[in-house]
Amino acid sequence: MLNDLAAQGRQEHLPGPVQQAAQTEDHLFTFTTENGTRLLLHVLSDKILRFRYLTPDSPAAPDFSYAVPGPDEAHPLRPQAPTFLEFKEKTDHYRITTARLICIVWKDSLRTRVLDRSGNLLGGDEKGFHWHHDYDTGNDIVKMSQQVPSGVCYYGLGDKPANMNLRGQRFCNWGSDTYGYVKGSDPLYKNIPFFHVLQQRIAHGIFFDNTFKAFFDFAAERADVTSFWAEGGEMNYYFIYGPSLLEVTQEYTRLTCPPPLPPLWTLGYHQCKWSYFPASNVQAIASGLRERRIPCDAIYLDIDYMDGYRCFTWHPQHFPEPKRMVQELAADGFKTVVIIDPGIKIDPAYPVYQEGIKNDFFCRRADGPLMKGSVWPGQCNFPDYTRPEVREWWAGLFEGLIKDVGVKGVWNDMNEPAVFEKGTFPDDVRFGYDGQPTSHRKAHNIYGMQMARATNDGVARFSYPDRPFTITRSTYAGGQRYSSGWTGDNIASWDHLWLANIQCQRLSISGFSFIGSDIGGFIDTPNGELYSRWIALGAFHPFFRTHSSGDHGDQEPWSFGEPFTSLVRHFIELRYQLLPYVYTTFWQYSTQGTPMLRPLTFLDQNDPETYLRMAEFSLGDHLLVCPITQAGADGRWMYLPKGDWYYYWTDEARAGGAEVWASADLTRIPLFVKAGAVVPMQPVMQYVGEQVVEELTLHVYYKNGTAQSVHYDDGGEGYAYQEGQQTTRRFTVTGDAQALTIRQEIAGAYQPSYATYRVVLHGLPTAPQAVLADAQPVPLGEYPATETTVAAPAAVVSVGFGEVKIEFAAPVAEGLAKS
Ligand code: MIG
Repeated sequence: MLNDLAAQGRQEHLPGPVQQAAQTEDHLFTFTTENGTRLLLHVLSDKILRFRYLTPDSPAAPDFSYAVPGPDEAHPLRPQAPTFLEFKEKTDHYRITTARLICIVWKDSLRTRVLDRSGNLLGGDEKGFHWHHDYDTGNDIVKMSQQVPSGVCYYGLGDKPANMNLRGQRFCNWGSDTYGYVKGSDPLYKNIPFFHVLQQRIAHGIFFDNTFKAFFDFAAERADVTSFWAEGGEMNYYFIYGPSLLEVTQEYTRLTCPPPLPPLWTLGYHQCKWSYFPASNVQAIASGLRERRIPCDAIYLDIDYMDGYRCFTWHPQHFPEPKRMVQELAADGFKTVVIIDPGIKIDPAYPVYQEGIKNDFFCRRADGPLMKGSVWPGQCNFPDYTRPEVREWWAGLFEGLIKDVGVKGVWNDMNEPAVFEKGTFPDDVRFGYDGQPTSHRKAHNIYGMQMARATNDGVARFSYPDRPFTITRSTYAGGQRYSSGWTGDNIASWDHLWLANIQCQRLSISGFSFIGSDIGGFIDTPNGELYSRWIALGAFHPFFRTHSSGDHGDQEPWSFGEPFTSLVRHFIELRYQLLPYVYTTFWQYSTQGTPMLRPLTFLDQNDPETYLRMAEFSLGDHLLVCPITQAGADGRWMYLPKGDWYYYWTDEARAGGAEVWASADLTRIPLFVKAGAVVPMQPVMQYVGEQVVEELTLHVYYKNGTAQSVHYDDGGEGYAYQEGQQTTRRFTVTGDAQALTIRQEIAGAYQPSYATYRVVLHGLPTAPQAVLADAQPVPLGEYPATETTVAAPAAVVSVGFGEVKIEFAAPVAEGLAKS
């Protein structure tokens, strides 16, 4: 008998039949079942439905999210209320219709189904919402299971080091310090419970906004069921309609809010090591870069700059005059970034510790003692970043580093949180959770995000009028608003170069675009070939940094001798030339939620050829990249999406919708430019702002037809861009057999330093005869060949041009022009 009762306590609960349904607020519908389960269905926009389920005996918890800014918080891209909304009761179901979606709620079970307005089934519940009570924690384990029609692909989910399509695999979100992870390791550092579903060429996304340990089973346990569940909290998910994958990411990113623009220098090259010390070594690395003419904007100080690993201190012998060092570095164009970990050393003589204790800012165990754990400084206490007053205190601690010493960015590590004893905090540790006190079970997955938030607030406050820069290892959905990130402790191997490519794409489509890997690998030492291939890939990642552990040898751009030093310089130079394009791509991310890196499937989801390929990706609108991930290769086969493309190095035209051979010795990375593109480039410089840009180069790629491009500029620093000091230049390229025209529309008040554009013409079907800028003839010149690229015709025009027209020598036959 007793056993039967215990078993009853563990039983699985289902909502049962709906008893009552009503529109309870403007865009909110409440369904209550016979056993008291409630579904709050919130129509956020025509494309976004939120499903929030409350179990019968769960008190209506306050509706709070760290991922989605609340009504009182700033959120420039908040979803727009539905333009159409209809609620109808039918015999066996309720039906909610928006301008884009139809949602059905079955009366017999509270199960739901979503269709588009043409009646295509997008998603449907299998068992739907159900739950178990967990005796050990007192929480309900909340579960959702959905049907899997054949052919469905899944993408997204943050930093998972797995094949791009997640189908057939199960994952967990529980941020973990995973030194030396490999393909298939799970979980890693970041917790982004958001994935895409591509079904019959139509995409939607699911964002399960629950911070407890969560699981995602993509048709792994049962081939026809995908389920996700969490060890507490609410079943609370958003259904996000595309119909394109790109739009799904955009909608999700806007919902959770993209970051503001970073300072331009952060998109340059960064040099990092665990650790560069003492100060003379930092200086030597910096001069090593400048002497060899290897561009670099930032240099990092890892944990050894501190005094006994005490945050916000300097090692008295190794860094006796930090301010002077940072100033000298700054005079040479280097921005100094320092690491700050969450562990605060238990040391009664240490002011940060004293303040934390005095104000009771550190996390406590359930029974009252302070949470004590070992990290680099020895025994530590840990700030509770989920309390606003603690975040405020933490932000204030950066005054010394940022304002007094002149540090320009902060690197948050170990914030899963990681401790040496058992990996992370015990589950009983208490957190304020912004007014809803809870345990580590609920706060774990947002600890890193809230630390980065407090850090970034501090950096922003004391950097003003400059923009802040923060980088974090752990984060949660929405953490992109506060920080950039890197993929953690990878290994110097070809497999990890492959993984870095997948992980950065995956994070980008998961709303977190400002991402890069430890180039060359953190653990072990690459050889020159692996390092230069990795640098070539990193040059196309939003965050571009070499980092490695000191136990494994040197990893500076020149550490592998020639020809590698020159190869590495060449790719870093290419990145600096591309900065106007990279910055524009960031602006698209920041203002529209557009992922900076886009996997092949995102470029053409109507082409099933793209579904299982994962190496090819685009950076921004026009550049298609595919890294070489093998030793001894002289190129690779890769898939070009439909359309016309040019090989960047040779200007050879290639038709997409096919596999092509991209010849790529060590001086090249497979890189194609879309026909019709206008790619803005600037001169090579050793760091952002080293030279005033007097002329910008517009690389224009011929297209038989019309294409659009944009170039955004605001000078790359400060906040004036938010008051209109920014300029967008939209280019429309139109080509036919007789001519190529480039029209420009300029909006915005920012006056750039450059007065002219050098327009470089690639892929013209025949020799140009004349160039007219706003109907005035302009001399035709040549853009010279380099060691890796070919010469092309060029003309210099004013940046204010309305139309540039290139007339071809002799009319070419139609057929040729189309090729
Ligand atoms: O326990 O600060 O991922 O980038 O160099 C290792 C030392 C702590 C882990 C980070 C790594 C960093 C290292 N940190």
